[in-house]
Amino acid sequence: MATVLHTGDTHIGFRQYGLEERREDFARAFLQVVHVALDEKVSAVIHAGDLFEDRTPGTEDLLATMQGLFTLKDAGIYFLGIVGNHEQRRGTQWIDLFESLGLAVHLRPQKPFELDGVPIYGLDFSGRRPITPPRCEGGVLVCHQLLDAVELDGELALEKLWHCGAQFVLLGDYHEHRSWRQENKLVTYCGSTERWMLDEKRNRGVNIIDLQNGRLQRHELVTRRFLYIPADEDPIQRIENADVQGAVVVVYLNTDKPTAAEIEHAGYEHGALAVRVRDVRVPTEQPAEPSVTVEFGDVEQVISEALAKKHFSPLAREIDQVIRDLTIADSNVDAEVTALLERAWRENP
Ligand SMILES: [Mn+2]
Repeated sequence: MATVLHTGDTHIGFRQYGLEERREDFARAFLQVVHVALDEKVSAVIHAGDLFEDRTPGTEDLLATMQGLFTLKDAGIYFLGIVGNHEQRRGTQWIDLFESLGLAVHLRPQKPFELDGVPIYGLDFSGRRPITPPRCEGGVLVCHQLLDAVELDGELALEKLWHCGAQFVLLGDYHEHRSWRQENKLVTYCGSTERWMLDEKRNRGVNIIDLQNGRLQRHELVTRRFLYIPADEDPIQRIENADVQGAVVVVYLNTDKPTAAEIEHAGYEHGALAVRVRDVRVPTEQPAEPSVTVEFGDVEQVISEALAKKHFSPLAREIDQVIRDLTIADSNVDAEVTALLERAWRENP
């Protein structure tokens, strides 16, 4: 029976720190994953969403992605995927385009893809509202959602996954590798393939899963080097003594000396690709001059109050709410607005 490579959160096209080198890193990580799939002789690469950083990847990134997909196809390895929140478009998705070219399969909840007799179901990102997984008897479910086991307000309850019938649930969205087992069922996040945020300190990798015996192996990737310098170390000394050539240097700081500018200077002087300085001090309550009040608390509230002063029709207000409601997935905005308009039309033809 089949062995699959489970990956996701590739974020191809992310020009991190405004650097072309970092954009290339994200595409390169995908091509590395493709080669891992070839080396491990898996039957399929299962992609759990966020292949792209956004819905409009550039041509260089599309080219790299398609080269990877052609390499898989030539090796007889399926590429099975779903849509993540980052790349989700209103209408035809990138994975649909690749599917129409014979390079990929867009996994669906109703009609599973059969891989060596194992049904594989997929559910595209479906917003941040609580969701119920589809029935996936004896198979694999692939989705891109936050579990309540990793975020308190995650929209998908881990408990529900034990009862959806799937033997394996392969997830994307959360960028760290995690896995849970119950009886002979496995739920796992593969993690991102390049560091998308500074917090993603652990080595990046992919899951290699044997669907016969449930064995999960991690395959670590070689990614851009990040050097983390904790607050209790002298950052300048560390930069001078370590090899920072081409690395992203991340400095946590709890003093005023050296300054961020001095640290950056030292880092770039020694060939760092990027230097990020994070002040980890908890801001102390200072009796500030109460001359200017700046509130960052609730931007939504401020917008709502400003809009309330405009003379919009109730319908326009409703449409505005749908568009700004973060619990409604972008791809559903069209449908929800259309429904509102149709209702208004029926009421006042
Ligand atoms: Mn992601």
